Amino acid sequence: MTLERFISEQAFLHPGATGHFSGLLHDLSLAAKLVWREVNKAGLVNILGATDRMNISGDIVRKLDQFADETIYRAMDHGGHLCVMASEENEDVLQIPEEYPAGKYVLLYDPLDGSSNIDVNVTIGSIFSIYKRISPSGKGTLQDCLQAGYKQEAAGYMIYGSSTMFVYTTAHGVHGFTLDPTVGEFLLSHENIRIPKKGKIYSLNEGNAAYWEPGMQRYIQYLKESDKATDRPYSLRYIGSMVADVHRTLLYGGMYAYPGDNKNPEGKLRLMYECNPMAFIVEHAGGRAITGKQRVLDVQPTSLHQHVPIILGSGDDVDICEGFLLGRR
Ligand code: AFP
Repeated sequence: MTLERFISEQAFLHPGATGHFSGLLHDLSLAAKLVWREVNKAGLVNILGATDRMNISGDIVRKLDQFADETIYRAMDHGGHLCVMASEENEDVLQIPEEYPAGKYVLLYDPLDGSSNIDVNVTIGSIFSIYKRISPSGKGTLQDCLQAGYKQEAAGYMIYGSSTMFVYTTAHGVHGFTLDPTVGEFLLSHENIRIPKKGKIYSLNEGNAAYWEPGMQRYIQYLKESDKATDRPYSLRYIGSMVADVHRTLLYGGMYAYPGDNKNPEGKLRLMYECNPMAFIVEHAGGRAITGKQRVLDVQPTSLHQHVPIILGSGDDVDICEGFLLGRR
């Protein structure tokens, strides 16, 4: 089952479908292949290394980030499916060029997540989030982009690792497709992914432990204690590419977090480009995603590049973490 066929067959389940949503997903899968092709030859061509430009969050923009950013924009700008886009690499919304028709969907994307890992050959990925527009017609607006995560129509990621995968949900199960490079097609390899109810892995940058709030410190200490009944101690795995860490958490269970701390109360990760899409995927796989105070998907965004703390993963693990953060344990 190819991704193309899967998308077409899903469309038949929605009798009123106009084909725009399927078209959008088709275009995204093409963008994924174009980025994959470039990521794969990163060591061969002179595309590695940093440019001298900083993005809005203050990270150095790598050349491959720029390539991925432009490639996704250009793959998506002319299909007539979108009215506006926003990317983690750009301060303002990205308008659809005048010569192309405006559609009814909105795309937000992180073109290359984990890009500080590019030079050392570590798994990276792209993340996307799709909404329906709220403005009536014409050009899309900032307000079309600033919708709460629970309103997403679809979300997904491409992971460029030992194999390349396209994982997405339209709120009807989470499905994973692995790229067969010999035929250039994504093939259904992980149908209806369900996150284990409880895992045995915790994943976060423990180097920040001194800055965490006491609840988080006590929770991680709890995970390291020995207790047969609750299968502790847990193992620590942290790649530092959200896509890779969340992908593992989705398949093996456990918890992944980038909490707030007293240096960065809102954490490091971006609500619109990283947290919302991943929270949508994890919830549709049966897990949970919270900020510590509320469900990530319920956060009302106020700006395109805002940060938010996140704890996501297996329901039982997130429940326990939440108990520590709220002082119940
Ligand atoms: P880069 O894209 O700059 O590498 O950032 C990656 C990221 O946004 C996310 O993918 C990681 O989970 C997180 O940052 C890693 O941050 P730390 O280096 O602070 O652990």
